[in-house]
Amino acid sequence: MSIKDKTLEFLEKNRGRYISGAELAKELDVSRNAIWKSIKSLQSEGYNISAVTNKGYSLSEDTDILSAQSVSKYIKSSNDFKIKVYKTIGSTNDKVKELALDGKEEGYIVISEEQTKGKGRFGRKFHSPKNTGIYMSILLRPRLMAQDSYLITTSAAVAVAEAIESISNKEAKIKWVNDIYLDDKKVSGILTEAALDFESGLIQYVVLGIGVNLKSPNEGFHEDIKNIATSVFNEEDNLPKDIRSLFIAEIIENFFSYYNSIDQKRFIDEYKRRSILINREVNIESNKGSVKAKVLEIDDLCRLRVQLEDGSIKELSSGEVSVRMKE
Ligand code: BT5
Repeated sequence: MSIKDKTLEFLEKNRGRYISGAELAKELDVSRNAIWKSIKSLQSEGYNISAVTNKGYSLSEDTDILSAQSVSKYIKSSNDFKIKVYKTIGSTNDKVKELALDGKEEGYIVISEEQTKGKGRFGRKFHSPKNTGIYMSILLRPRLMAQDSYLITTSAAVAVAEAIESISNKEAKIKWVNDIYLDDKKVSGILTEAALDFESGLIQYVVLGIGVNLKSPNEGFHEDIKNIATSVFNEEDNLPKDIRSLFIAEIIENFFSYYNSIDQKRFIDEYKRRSILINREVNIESNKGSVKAKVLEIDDLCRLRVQLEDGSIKELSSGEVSVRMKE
């Protein structure tokens, strides 16, 4: 880690508190001049750091810049994450896929303030405007068979729903298989992309992508989604400035607490309990067209059990179909 990164880490952990140049220099084992240079460089990047004679340096409480340090300071578990934050990117999933192909280990996390090519499932688009949402992808190398990959998406859905609920106090529901809803509107989507080793049937790597609308964009949601999308917070909500960092850390901690013992499937009951689709009439869409059905339940393999109009019962796996709710 560079001196600048270490300085930022220290200031982030002590937001709002003055720390003398001497203390910082001692803490980081570098010269006071090196600290001063780091501070200047951080200030030029937009960090609001005040420097007061005889008091030292302080990072203002209202700093709203997302960084690896701003997120890490909220992570309490011992997992060794490697977080990289971009101002803008095509898709965080694509970036993490590159890291995976480069042989990087589990625990790399890419976050961006906006995405210009945010992706959903089946080539759909995920709108990812600047500064209003969370767009992040995690590199995983689970020891799972291909057919168990649904565990990643479903545990992540519970992790995100729980993070939304604990931070906003609003009841978050899950729409099978990968969407989180608040008040019947979509607030978050998850895109899990996996590569398989065909000989062993094991997963080589998984890219877990999570997008959450934290606030509504000033200009409102894009025309395409304005009737179906919502955000976790409203304009009136009084939020801490670094809510994104806090929220990202909460998602990471929740997810890894499930992932670290994924074979125990501790999240399945919660996944079912939060499901928004049970007893609802839906349209099931696949490359064969669209059919009407009523949702009966979600089974222990997270398949959707539905009854078609002709009375027949089917179990649907997430890879093949998408489900559209009726009003
Ligand atoms: C998803 O797909 O919802 C998965 C979204 C995953 C996004 C994350 S962000 C970080 C990472 N990097 C990426 O490039 N992707 C991941 P799906 O269930 O197929 O839903 C897509 C549909 O959701 C679209 O066709 C729209 O109808 C709707 N939609 C698009 N953007 C939205 C938004 N911001 N909020 C709510 N709904 C949206």
